[in-house]
Amino acid sequence: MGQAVAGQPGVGRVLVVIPTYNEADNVADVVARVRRAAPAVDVLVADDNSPDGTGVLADAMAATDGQVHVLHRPGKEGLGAAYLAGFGWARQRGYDAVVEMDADGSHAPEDLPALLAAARDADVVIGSRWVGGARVVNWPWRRLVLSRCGNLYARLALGMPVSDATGGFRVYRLSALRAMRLESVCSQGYSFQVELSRLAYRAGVRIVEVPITFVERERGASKMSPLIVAEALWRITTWGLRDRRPGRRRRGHDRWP
Ligand SMILES: Nc1nc2c(ncn2[C@@H]2O[C@H](COP(=O)(O)OP(=O)(O)O)[C@@H](O)[C@H]2O)c(=O)[nH]1
Ligand SMILES: [Mg+2]
Repeated sequence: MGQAVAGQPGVGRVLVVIPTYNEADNVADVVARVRRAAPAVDVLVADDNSPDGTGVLADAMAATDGQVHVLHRPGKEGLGAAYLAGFGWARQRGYDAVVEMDADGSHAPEDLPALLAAARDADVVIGSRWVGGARVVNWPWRRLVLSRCGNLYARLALGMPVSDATGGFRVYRLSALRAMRLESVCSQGYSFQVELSRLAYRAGVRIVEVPITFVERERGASKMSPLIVAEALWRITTWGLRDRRPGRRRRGHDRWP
């Protein structure tokens, strides 16, 4: 072949998937910061037909930068569905790793090089708010309590040695996603992150947590809702009970194209 392998040293071709719903005030800034912080990686904005025109803004960036792409989805289907579609897009195009990152600036693109460096020796890298060296800036106390309690519950119910199972700033090697058998994924909302943590843990892939600085969004509104919290609680409880019954076969439908 004699061709240099493009992309991130030790990781390969990387696609940062940024799910968006009404992030017109944030999307240009976050994409530009990713491109500056990690010039070798490509970006895919996975937009759920945001009424505020986020998808149009993303198209404008894609028109002038060949490393920026947009996946237009027909309507709001939740974070999990947007990520599965983005991961499928990456798989079809031969990427070696995908990154999950929020559009609202909470996940600092400047932390991305540290996550990618850790991915050289790992299959899954979790940018963690709850390990030594991490910082959480400007988060309301309600969100802090929710995150700490949610993570404690997830860790106890699922028996996983993961400090931030709900966090959404991560690197996954495509080989790990294949081993995790994403066809069983059923989460709609943010329980997607816990579900993937669990699948990674159960698949026995190498998981590493790296401290990040998480900053509350300054623009736009959070899409967090009581329904999303309820889904996470319900699903973690169900998985916890299921994991205690050995030998039960997993069933699911194929949502990973
Ligand atoms: N495509 C898509 N993105 C979503 C959806 N819900 C949330 N997001 C995106 O997921 C990321 C995290 O959402 P956010 O509202 O910031 O949640 P919070 O940080 O927990 O308050 C942001 O980039 C949102 O735009 C959805 O239904 N579809
Ligand atoms: Mg946010």
